[in-house]
Amino acid sequence: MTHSLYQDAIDILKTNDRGTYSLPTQGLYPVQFNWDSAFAALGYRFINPVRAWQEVQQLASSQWPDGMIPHIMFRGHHDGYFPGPSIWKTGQFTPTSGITQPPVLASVIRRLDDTHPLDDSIEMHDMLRRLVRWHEWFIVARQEPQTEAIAIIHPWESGRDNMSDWDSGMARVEIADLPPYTRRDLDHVDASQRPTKEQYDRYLTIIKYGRDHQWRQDHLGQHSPFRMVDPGMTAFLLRSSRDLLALLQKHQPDNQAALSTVQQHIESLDRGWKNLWNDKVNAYTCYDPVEQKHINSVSSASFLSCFAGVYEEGRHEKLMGEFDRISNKVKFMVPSFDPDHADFDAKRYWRGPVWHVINDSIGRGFAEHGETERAERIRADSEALITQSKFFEYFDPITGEGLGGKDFTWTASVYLDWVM
Ligand code: 9WN
Repeated sequence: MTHSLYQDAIDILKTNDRGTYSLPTQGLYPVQFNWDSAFAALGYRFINPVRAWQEVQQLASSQWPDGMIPHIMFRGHHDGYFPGPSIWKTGQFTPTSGITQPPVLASVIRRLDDTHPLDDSIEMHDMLRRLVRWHEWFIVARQEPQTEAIAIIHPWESGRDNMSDWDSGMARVEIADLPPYTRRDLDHVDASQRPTKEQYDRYLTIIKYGRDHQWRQDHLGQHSPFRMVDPGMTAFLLRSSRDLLALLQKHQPDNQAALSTVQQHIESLDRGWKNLWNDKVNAYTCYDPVEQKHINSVSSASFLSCFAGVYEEGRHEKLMGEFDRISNKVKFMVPSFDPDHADFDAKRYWRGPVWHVINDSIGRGFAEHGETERAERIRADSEALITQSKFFEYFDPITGEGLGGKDFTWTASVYLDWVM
């Protein structure tokens, strides 16, 4: 641990603090994001545990009447973010986007509860009720029946926006007649590190479809012009469900209804995760529900099986073989996409760069399952990236160059909470 990096991380969390919620970074993302906010709370524990709880409570308070906790909350001065509330038009009291993001919240709450439990049991009760409703929402609005795994209806839901795995699904989205628009992300980051114009046209077309269908989430789950089954979403929901079950057992051991609901979620998601196994590439991969076939490529999400709490003998060893093949190709693990694949791009967002939030989850999962050396490789590489390039949004896995936004909240949080 280097004292100045510790101090830098604390300073970043303070700079991106807006009182009761955090920004991922100033300029590029002037809004509260769902999974960024959950990770931010882990970092705020190092400054002020009360502030950490405020962060997650503010996030959970944005829950829609149908149970969804949205991907973006537009609070404060959010004018610099595109697309803003006038494009989403979700009609919520606090303006939000109309989709969700990876459900890491229950896992974060469990960790907060372990180290700094809430004094107020009514507040904890309210939090658990919201978490059960959100998880149930995923099962109703996003579980794909053939696989029992979780689908996304917009690449932004996955949190891994421009993955090559979404390309075939995105190609099916017929670009609508959109009014002219100005992207604000390119005011801050070089275009070569961001999604393309054509991808943005499709992102906005999918939003238009949701808007035209009044954001009726069960309809969107079945008919959105973009649908893909995502190992990332499935693994995060499965892990969060296990953590939620533990929280319920601790705080509400008599709440049979909630306990059995969450137990059922775990059982079906466990089957869902296993159904994503793809023999062609020896990994858990995306599945295309329209074409009814797996996508044959390995991404960082493939390695979330241990984090999701699934160990399948035989498959695990093959998956570790893939991990080792990739580790021999890059200097810094874990690239978001397979470096041997023709679509790999070391600098373009989720098509190659390393992201600390994914490293954190893969690394923790590996450590829990006795994959000590591989876990340490990920942790040490995550530290080396920050030592070399500081707290960027993502990093080139070959050169270690920092990319995207700088002074990034979740990179600082993950550093304090896991890397250092
Ligand atoms: C769109 C905030 C978010 C992250 C996502 C990341 C990126 C948004 C954007 O930034 O996505 O959701 O505008 O590019 O892909 O994971 O939550 O940090």
